[in-house]
Amino acid sequence: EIHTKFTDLEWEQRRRLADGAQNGEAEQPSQWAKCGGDEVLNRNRYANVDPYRNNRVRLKVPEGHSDYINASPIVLESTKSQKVTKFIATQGPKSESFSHIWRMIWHETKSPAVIVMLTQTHESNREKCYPYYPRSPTSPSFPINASDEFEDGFQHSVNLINLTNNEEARAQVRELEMVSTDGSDTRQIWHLLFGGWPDFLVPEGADRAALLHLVEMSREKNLDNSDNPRIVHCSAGVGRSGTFIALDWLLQELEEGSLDELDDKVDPIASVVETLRQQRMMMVQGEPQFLFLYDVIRERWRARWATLHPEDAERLGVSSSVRKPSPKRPKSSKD
Ligand code: PTR
Ligand code: PTR
Repeated sequence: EIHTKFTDLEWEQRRRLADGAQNGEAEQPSQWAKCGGDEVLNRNRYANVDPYRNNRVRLKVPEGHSDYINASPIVLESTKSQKVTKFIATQGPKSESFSHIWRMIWHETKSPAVIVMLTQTHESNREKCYPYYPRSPTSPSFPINASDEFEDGFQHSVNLINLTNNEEARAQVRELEMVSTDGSDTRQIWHLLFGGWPDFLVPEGADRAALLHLVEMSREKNLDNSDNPRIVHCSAGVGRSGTFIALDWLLQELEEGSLDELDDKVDPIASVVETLRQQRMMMVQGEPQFLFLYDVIRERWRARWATLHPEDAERLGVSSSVRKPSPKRPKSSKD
């Protein structure tokens, strides 16, 4: 009986995956000599987190400069529709090199682009990410690369058009505009900042539901154009970013019905995490984030199953009406 499988599966692989974090081949420091040595190493926020050399974004820079940025293209394909979804997972920019992320966005994305930021700029008094974007209406613009190391005339500016708080996603939503030096080219960029997720942990309580809204929003703002990579970053660009990307894919699988026909040989969560770690090291960090994916997907799966098969709802412990609660219904009248 298929409908019990997802809930009852003994997820064999999960501890192995929760512990091991690395599958592909990471670029070793000795190899950096070839592509910039210290210059490259200084661009990393953490000494132990690199993109794989065969899967990294290369900055478009003039000859003689390193094209290095700590960013990995991520490509996932849905099982049924074989729709390809693209992301770029990257670290929280550093102050000396924050212009690089803008250069990357300009060259690697189409308008409207979407940036999902899953860290605060500071947590526990330490910088997790340099504030590389115009933060408030009192400082709504700044130039990019006015005098950067590349000196190739890439002097765009980034302007804040609008800043709102989205209650459902618990996110600051910035509409930004990036304009080329001569004003001839303008791009729209959505910057979604979700602050309710400390590193190495998982969003709790209301932040958990909010995160699901954030996933949706990031898709919609990207005009559901999966071919346009969404930029996703946290501090190292692996734990929270990996979890976000896995969640996006899993929710899509769920919606497309791919998880309706699970058998006990396939663990979609273990397999997406493995796929992600072949594209960037340490994606989804540690057991809490890994188990978080199971929790969220299991909950969603139950709700979906209960609407498809109301006769099973009770056994699964899900009310089939659970998806459409009356918003005004007072708590006291709950049955
Ligand atoms: N350092 C890695 C290697 O040894 O293969 C990869 C690498 C080499 C990355 C060169 C970038 C390099 O620069 P470019 O691609 O601009 O030649
Ligand atoms: N040196 C840190 C470590 O390995 O623990 C690097 C690191 C930092 C890794 C943050 C992951 C981190 O979380 P996130 O990718 O969610 O920012």
